[in-house]
Amino acid sequence: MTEGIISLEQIKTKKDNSAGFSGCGSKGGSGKSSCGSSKGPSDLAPEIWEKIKDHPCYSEEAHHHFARMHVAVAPACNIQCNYCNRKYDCANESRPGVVSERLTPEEAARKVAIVAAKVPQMSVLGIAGPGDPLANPAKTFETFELVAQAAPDIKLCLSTNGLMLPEYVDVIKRYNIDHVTITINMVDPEVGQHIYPWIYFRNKRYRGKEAAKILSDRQLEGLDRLTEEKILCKVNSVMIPGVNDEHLVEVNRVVKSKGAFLHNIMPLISEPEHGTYFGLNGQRGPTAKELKALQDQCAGEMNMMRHCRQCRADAVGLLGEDRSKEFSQQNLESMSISDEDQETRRVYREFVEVEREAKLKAREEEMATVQDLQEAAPVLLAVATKGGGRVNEHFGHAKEFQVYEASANGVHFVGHRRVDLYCQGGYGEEDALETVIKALADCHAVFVAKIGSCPKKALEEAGIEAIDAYAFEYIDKALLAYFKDYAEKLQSGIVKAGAKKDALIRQGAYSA
Ligand code: CLF
Ligand code: SF4
Repeated sequence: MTEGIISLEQIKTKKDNSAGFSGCGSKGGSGKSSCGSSKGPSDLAPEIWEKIKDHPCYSEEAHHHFARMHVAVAPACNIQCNYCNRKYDCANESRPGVVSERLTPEEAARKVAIVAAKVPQMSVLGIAGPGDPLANPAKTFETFELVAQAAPDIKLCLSTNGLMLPEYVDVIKRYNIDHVTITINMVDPEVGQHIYPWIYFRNKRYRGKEAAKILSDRQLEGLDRLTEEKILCKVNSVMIPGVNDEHLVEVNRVVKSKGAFLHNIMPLISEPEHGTYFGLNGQRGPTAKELKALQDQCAGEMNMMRHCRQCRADAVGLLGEDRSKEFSQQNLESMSISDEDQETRRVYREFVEVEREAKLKAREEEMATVQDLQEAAPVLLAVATKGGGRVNEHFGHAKEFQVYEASANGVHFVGHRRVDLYCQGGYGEEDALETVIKALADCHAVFVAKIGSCPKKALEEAGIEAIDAYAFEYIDKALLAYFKDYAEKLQSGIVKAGAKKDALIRQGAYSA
């Protein structure tokens, strides 16, 4: 069994022996996505599946395999959100931390070409700030044009506050930008006035309810126009307890009725040290249970995204990792691109299709074993993974854990929990262990590739079973096997169901 991560060297070897990949006859991608959209090719129009199957944000399943990168070419913004401080990344699409380097379109295009050459998982370029891309239209669209020339197989993605969106729908279509995110936090100016102190629109500054009404009208008009043009639209909403948390149910209803493909409800980030209005005024973010309850309430027919990492505006890599430092302008100077690189990405995509087939088969086999356990309540289970859809990270090396709900109906992604790194230069860090226990307090068990006896004991004392028996196994298969075992023990009275605590959603950057 492999770890599910393929290296550049392995891909190059496999290219010379392509028989290793020829077993997969699927061209449109036959892995069932359990998405932001939980739908796969059998229940999506083929052209939609083709658009999302390697987009790590639009498909939860794809985020195990594919990477995105952002280029920070858009510094200016035309509105003020109370959760944003201009010294930091756009909080709509990033976790706090200044953008390390702002780029010209030419620098950005060169960076994308090099990252795409060095990271075979790379499939999407997004422009998401650090301001608003459509408040910087010349730089944004020039970058997209140069990237389309340099790496035509890379998908183009744009994230905006929506104020200028109606003006640019035709341009977005012309540039083949298939995926657009609009951050919509309200559809009622009464609510909006508490989120947006001002907007700057057509050479005039507006405040209060008037500002919120213009912004909301423009966002919804932009959404209408995008869906008319069949451009896949995701709506991001920041959940701000006591401000728009209850109202987001209405936002969900409206954006769903207007044809948004995906709704991503994210927790407010409001650490005081970020210097935002909300942070300085003690506005808290939601707990894990509050966030999940709202996402569940909005789910219905709508595809919900739950795997968002609130990335930096210059993020590079799989969603749970950040390789932006590796590709600094200084490091890029000594990097070059070979003719083979596009071929390398193609071979990697074939490898993913084979993995998807195998993963799907393993899940179906395991699902058959839990069908009779409908009475058993779902359980939350955490996983340490470094990609590929497998349990393949050591406990001490995990910077985040992925949390899933397992039941007789399958395994569904719930969210990720950032933690401090436990293993610090060969030693276990007790303080870090505390953060892990708080982050996983709602979970029955944590699945890891390996774990030492000390952290294992501490976790178990906190009521979280640490399991390394499924090292390198597919996540779905491993969690279903656990659920089956657990539900049977419950039925026979060997274990008793106990209420779990709420978990803390950790904000801000990793500490290591
Ligand atoms: Fe970037 Fe956004 Fe495109 Fe993804 S991110 S522009 S849709 S390529 Fe993704 Fe990052 Fe969440 Fe955004 S995880 S913050 S949803
Ligand atoms: Fe900040 Fe983005 Fe809001 Fe502009 S749209 S204020 S950059 S969060």
